[in-house]
Amino acid sequence: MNSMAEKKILLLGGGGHCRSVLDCLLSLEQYDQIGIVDYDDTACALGVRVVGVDEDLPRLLQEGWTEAFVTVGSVGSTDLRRRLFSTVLDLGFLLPSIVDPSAILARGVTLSPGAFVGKRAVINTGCSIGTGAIINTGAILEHDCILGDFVHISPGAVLCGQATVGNDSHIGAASVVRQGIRIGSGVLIGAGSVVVKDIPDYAKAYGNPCRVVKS
Ligand code: JB3
Repeated sequence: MNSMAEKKILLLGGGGHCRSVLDCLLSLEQYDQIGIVDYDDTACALGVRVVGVDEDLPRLLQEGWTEAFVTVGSVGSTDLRRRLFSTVLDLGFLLPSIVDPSAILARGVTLSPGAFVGKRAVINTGCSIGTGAIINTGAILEHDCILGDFVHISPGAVLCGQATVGNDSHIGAASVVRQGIRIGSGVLIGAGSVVVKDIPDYAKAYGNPCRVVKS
């Protein structure tokens, strides 16, 4: 195949989250070539190789790697994801959203660039997912949830209908967020929490019922 016509995507960060995204991409079979960008040239697996480091991105773009996806994850801080996202956007890469074939997306869901939806996640109608967000394995977003940029909904978390989550917030694994709850920006909700009251910006909170432990 003519290399100019090949569909090629770079994954930035070759750790655990990358392997989750990679497995999904391999199932989708939409790309002719997938490359990893990481400073650790032993990073990643599943037969995909490291093709360079961040400083090589301009050259890789010239070589026809026109799409990029940030595959460093986030638990707590989204700074690195945000920085890498800005880098590839400024350089002119295309940023897709990626949805595992086993996920269920209802009609009327809006996904922003760089968002990832993992295995068996369910996103019901009317939800809006921000730039660079991660909806991880088995998470459930009921109807009309609004998620900001770089939010991470961890595996098995459930957001009942009309919940909102601000930019850069992290909802821990297997947490439950009651219908209509508003979670601010930069919030960390600990795993297994049951959120029944609104949570202010930059709070750390956990438990059942979920309480703010640090503002
Ligand atoms: O919660 C779940 C299910 N998964 C977490 C995921 C969302 O986030 C997971 O448990 C981790 O907490 C985290 O996964 P991640 O980001 O894949 O972490 P780790 O396995 O440590 O891999 C990070 C990779 O990013 C390593 O290979 C680093 O070398 C690479 N890296 C670090 N800094 C970088 C940079 N890569 C590039 N290109 N540029 C950097 O500046």
